[in-house]
Amino acid sequence: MRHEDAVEKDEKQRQLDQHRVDLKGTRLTTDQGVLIDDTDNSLQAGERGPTLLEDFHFREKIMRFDHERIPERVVHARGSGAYGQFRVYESLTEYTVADFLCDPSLVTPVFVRFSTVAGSRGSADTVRDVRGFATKFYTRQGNYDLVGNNMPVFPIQDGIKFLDFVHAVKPEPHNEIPQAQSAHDTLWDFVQCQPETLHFVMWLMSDRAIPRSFRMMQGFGVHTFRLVNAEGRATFVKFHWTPVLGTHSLVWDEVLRVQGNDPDFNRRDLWDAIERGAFPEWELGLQIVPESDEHAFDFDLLDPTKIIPEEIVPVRPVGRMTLNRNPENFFAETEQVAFCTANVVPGIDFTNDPLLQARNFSYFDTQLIRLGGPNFAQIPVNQPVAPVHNDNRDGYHQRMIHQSGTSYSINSISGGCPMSGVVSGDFSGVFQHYQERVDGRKIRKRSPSFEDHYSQATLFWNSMSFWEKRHIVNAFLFELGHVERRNIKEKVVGHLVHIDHELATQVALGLGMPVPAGGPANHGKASPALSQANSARKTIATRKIAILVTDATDAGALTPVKEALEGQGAICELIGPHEGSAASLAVDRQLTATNSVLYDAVLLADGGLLAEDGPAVHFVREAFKHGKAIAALPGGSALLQAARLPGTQGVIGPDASGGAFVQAFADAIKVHRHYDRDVAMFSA
Ligand code: HDE
Repeated sequence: MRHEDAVEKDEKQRQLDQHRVDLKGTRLTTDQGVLIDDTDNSLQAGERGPTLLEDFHFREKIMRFDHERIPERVVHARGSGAYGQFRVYESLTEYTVADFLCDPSLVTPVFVRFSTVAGSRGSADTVRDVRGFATKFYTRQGNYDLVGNNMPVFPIQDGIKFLDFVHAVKPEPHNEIPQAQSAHDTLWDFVQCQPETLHFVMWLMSDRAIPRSFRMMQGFGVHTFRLVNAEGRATFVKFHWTPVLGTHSLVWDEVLRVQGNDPDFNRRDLWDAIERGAFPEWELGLQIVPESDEHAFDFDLLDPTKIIPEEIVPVRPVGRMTLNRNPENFFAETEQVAFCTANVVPGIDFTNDPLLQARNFSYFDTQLIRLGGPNFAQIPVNQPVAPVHNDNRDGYHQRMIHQSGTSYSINSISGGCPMSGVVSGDFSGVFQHYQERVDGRKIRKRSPSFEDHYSQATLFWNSMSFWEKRHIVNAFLFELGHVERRNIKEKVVGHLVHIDHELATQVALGLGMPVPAGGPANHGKASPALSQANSARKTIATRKIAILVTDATDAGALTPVKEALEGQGAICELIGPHEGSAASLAVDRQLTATNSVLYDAVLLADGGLLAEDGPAVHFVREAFKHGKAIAALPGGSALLQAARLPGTQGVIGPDASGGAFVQAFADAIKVHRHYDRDVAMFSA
């Protein structure tokens, strides 16, 4: 039984059920429903003769194959989705009329798609990139799409620059190299020409760009939006998703190896967690700013390259989202899902952020080419659970059979239907645009309040722990190390001087450039909420532990430890010298068919045999290099010694036993990664 069968179906599931096609026990037909006797041999004039044009089954099959592809998304092509549910903790009627935010008894179905941005559909999951975090709420008042990212800022301030940015980060036009990488000349040329990118670039060079799991990523709406209440009063709002498992990343060296070992690392992780019933969860949080405070900050709320530091406006947790169901068909659901920032419901409205305004046009437009016509909202995954009644008609792939003899408004023939949503002057449940006062000349000019490109980049740098700073410097060195033009690197370092002199110095030294002359003084402000060093949660739930075993493993010593770890929600996989069983234990993977980078921690239980085994020693040393918790039962002590680890942080030897051993190991895993191990080991 799949896990979702255990829970009561929500409205969206019941709607999707009507579109399910179950082939069990069926017989083969054409698309026209004609039964077919043979789909393996085309119709020929004689056994060795030419194929006949009248073979309609052959022609239909080939035609359908030729047309299987639709254009991949121009950005965010690589993605993975899941269904789930959202529930608000307490009513937010003070701020909004959106009923999914006002009624704590209401369970709102959702579909979420996570993605990378630059790579094509078949690219690896674990590249250095922003991750998309797009949520479609199927509310009773219509679909609301919160199309966010795992970073709270964007590289550009005005949507008219999006084409330029995307062309710069995508593979270069002459040779289509590199795939899904920002480490090349055109991206860094764009950065040096466009200093508004710099705050975003700091995030991109940080560990946020290489998440351990979609389940361990924050999400941000990025723009400032508006909530509007029943009195028509608006409040500015920023949306945050906070993962219940904490925000965690891979380490760069690990990323490079994961790509070869499992290009579907993040996709598989999400899928497996849901299949296992370990449903990923996020809290929705709001930063709420009264309209009267619009100009109270030293940045512009409409500027999407800025955050509101949480220390200035706290994030208020308002609800929880649980992803509990995998799609049944990747193409039908995850590929065809169509998000649009303009999909809002009563009580949620836009601001004049020029990036948001551009997006409201773009997403709508992109679906026309991607999904082949204007009826994409009728595709099951996109269909609202709220009823749809209007005079929109026809177009490619129309599936509705409208009964009315009219398709215009105002009419008298159909009794005026569909009529206005306002009944007897009652506007409840009706979308009303917020009546913002607008007054201005038509100009192509950026507001001076958008001019500061460095202060928040500095804030981000100042907020990082020592190991996060080290990772950022190394990321700059990797990226700029792949840039061929020296002048581009020099210009980038020139910008870094304005962020922080120490950062610029370290990057310059690594690139063999003179240490730059002192720039402006660092303002010294920090926002601790930005550091992932502060995000570890006290759990080992869903952490993957590799247990190295052999035929000499003491199963009696291992089993209670394994059961205790699984009891805390960890996932243990036994890795042995061969498939089948070892020491009466079932081996999940053969050692050479897996790699330490696919696990969060390692338990050595091999009985001494692996101490002579090169791949096993490499497995342990590599896990150490990547900061992972390592523990050895008495049988694993020889392997632990053979690994000659250059440090002891997060390494649990066989001296402890029983509950103390399990607890020490679990505590080491909860830390996520022991970044304070020998600095030299992290130099790549
Ligand atoms: Fe997007 N973006 N975007 N974007 N974006 C698309 O829409 C675009 C921006 C984001 O899983 C496209 O359906 C413009 C910010 C996500 O299906 C396209 C601008 C943020 C996804 C598009 C932006 C995002 C997209 C491509 C600047 C974070 C994946 C396919 C004005 C807040 C959604 C599609 C999914 C996808 C345009 C800026 C996030 C071309 C023009 C800012 C998560 O319409």
